[in-house]
Amino acid sequence: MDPQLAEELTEEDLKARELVASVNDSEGAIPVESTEDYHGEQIGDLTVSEEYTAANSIQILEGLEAVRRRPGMYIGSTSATGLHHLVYEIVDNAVDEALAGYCTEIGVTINPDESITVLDNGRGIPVDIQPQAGVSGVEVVYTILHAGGKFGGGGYKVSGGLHGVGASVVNALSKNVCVRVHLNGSIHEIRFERGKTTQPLTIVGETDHTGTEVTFLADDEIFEEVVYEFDTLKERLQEMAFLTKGLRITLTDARGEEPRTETFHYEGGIREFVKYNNRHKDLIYDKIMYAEGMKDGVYVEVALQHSDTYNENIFSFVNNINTPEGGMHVVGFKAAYTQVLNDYARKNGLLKDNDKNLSGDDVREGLTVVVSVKIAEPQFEGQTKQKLGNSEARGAVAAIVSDGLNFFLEQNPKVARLIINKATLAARARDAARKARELTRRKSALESTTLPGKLADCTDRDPKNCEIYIVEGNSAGGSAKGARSRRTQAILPLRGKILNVEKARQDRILGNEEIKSMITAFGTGFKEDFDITKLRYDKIIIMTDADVDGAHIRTLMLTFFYRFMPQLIEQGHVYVAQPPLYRVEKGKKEHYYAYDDKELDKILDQIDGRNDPSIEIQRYKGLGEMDAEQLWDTTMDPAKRILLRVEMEDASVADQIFTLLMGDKVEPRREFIEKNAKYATIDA
Ligand code: 1YM
Repeated sequence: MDPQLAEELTEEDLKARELVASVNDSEGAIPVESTEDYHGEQIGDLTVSEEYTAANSIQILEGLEAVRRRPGMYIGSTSATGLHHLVYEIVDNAVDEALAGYCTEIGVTINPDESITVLDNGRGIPVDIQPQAGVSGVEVVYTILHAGGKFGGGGYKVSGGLHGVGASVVNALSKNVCVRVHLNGSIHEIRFERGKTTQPLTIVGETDHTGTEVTFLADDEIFEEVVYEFDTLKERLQEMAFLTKGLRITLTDARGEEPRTETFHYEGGIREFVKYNNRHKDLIYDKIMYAEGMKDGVYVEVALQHSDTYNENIFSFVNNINTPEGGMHVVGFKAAYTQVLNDYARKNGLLKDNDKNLSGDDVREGLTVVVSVKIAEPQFEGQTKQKLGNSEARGAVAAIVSDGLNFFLEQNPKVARLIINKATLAARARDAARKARELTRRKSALESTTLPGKLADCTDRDPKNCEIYIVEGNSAGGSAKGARSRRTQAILPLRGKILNVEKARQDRILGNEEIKSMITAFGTGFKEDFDITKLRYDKIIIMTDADVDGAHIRTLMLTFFYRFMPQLIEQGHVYVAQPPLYRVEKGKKEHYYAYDDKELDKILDQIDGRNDPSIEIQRYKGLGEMDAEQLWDTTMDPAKRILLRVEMEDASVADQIFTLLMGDKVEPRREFIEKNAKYATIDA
C-alpha cells in the first residue's frame, strides 16, 4: 500500500472509494424495438397533418393511453432512468429552441413536491389555433404523439433524448402538467391531468417577454418512485450545455431548506468539454484543437487534446445524444486524424522514409476528443441502436477534421512535435507488447496453458457453475481455500498490491505476475484478443480486507478490468465480496455478524446487548482474522453472502473516476472522495 495514500484516507473514505465500482441503474437498457421506432419523426399514432376532428381526438386519447399502458416502449423504463428521461424530453424542446437561435437560457427546478419546472426564454410554443387541428399549437404539442418539430414549419428537431418522443409522452405519464407561454404580451396557460386537457388555453396575465414554462408532476401510478437525483440531472444538463455553446442552463434543487443551484454555461462549448474531461490529467500541451463546419447537410464540431495517459477517450454525439458505440462520424474522425498526422510527420521529417506509418491506436494514445454532429435524419444501427449509420457523416467529419487539424498543426509546430513524439513512443511500446504477447502465446501453445501455480481451481468444468475468488494476501487465501466449496469455487490469492495499469504501458503491465495470473486463470485473453466465450468462471469475485489497503487493491483490480477486459464488467461478471466488519458474541452459543456500523447498532438493539457484560464485539481488521468456517458463513456461502455487482457508469464518468482515483493528482482525488458516496446494488 502506498503510505502516502494511506495517510490521506480516513475510515469514512473507504466506503466512498468503493464507488469505483460505480454502479448504475441497469434498467436503462432499452428494448430494441422501441429505439428504432422512436428515433424518427415519421412514426406515430398520428401525424400533425391529420385533422384534429372528434374522431381523431378519440384516437389521440388512445395514443396517450398507449403510452400509459406501455411506458417502457417510450421512455425505456419506469425506474429512475425513465423518470429522469421525462425531464430531458422537456429540456430537449428548449434546447432545440436554443439551437434554432432564439433561446439563451434554460432553467430547471426540482420543486419540493418532486414536480419539475422547465423554463426558457425562447419564442414560446405557438398559441394560435392550428388550422388543420382546430386547437392551439401548444395543445397539439402536448397531446399528439410525435407532434415535435414537424410543426411550426421550417426547422427540424435536432436534439432529442434517447427516444425523442417529446412533450406528449411526458404529459401522458404525468399526474398533472401546466404549460405557460409568454407570447404577444400575454401569459397563456393550459393544464392537463394524465394527458387529458383539464383547462383549455387561457390568458392568465400580462408579460413583457417571450418564453415557455412547463411544470409537470410525474405519475406515481406509473413510476416506481418519483424522486429525482440532483447529480443525475446535473450530469446530463451539463453535457447539454457543453454541446450547445453559449447556452446557459441552471439547475435548482428547491427540496431542501436551502435551495441548491448550479449553472452551466460554456462559451467554448465542446472545447470546454475536453478541458473538463482532462482536468485531472497531466497534459502534454495546453491548447485545444477545435474544428467546426457544415458539409453535405451535416454540422460537425470536433475538439481534442492529449494528456500523458495511455488510453484514448472518444466522446461522440449525434444531435446531442451520446453514441457510445460510435458510428460513421467516429470512423470519419479516426481516418482523417490518422492520415493527417502521418502526412504531417512525413512532410516534416518526423517519420523517416523507412519508418512504418503510425497506427490509429498510436496516434490516439492519451487523446481526449469530442466529436459532435448535427444531422437532419440520423439513422441508428447496431445492437442498441446507438451507432450512427449515415455515411455522409463520415465524409463530412473527415473533411472538417482534415482542414482543421492541418491548420492547427501548421500553426502549432511545437504541439505537433509533442503529439507525434507521443505516438512514436506508443508505437514502440506496442511493438514490444506484441512481441511479449506472441512469446506468451507461443509459450502457452507449448505448455498447453498452464494455470497459475497459486490458483486452487474448482473441479466443475462448466463455467456457468463456477466462480473465482481473487483474494488479497496469502493468509486470507489460505482461509479461503479451507472454506470454499471445492466443486464450484476457485481461489486465486494475490500477493499484496497489483500494478496500477493507469500509470504503466502495456509491456510492463504484462510483465506483472499478479496480472499474468489473473489473465491465465480467466482464460479470456485481453484487449483486442478478449474472448468472452473462453471465460472459465461466471463470477469473478474480488475479496479484499475492509480497510484502506483492501480498498486500494480493489480499485487497482477494477482499473485493470476496466482497461483490459471491460466486457467482464459490462456483462456483469465482476463482483465485490462483502466481508463483515463485526462479530457479536452473546454468551458462548449465539453469534451475529454486522456488515457496517448501522447494522451493529441494530443487532445490539435487537439482542438487548448494550449493557450486557456477556456480549463481546470483535472488529475484524482483515480477512485473515476469520477462520475458514467464519469466512464461509459470512462471505462465501452463496446462500447467505452479499455480493455487490460492479457495473459501468457511462464511459465518460467511469473514465473520470478512474483517472481521478488512480492518477497522479492527489487534491482532486481527496475532493472527490469527500463529495461522493453513491454506489452499489446488492445481489444476494
Ligand atoms: C420548457 C420547454 O418547449 N420551448 C419551445 C418549444 C417550441 C418553440 C419554442 C417553438 C418552435 C417553433 C416555432 C418551431 C416548440 N414549438 C413546437 C411547435 N420549452 C419549450 N420554444 N415557435 C416556437 O419549431 O418552428 C414544438 S416545440 F411544434 F409547436 F412549433
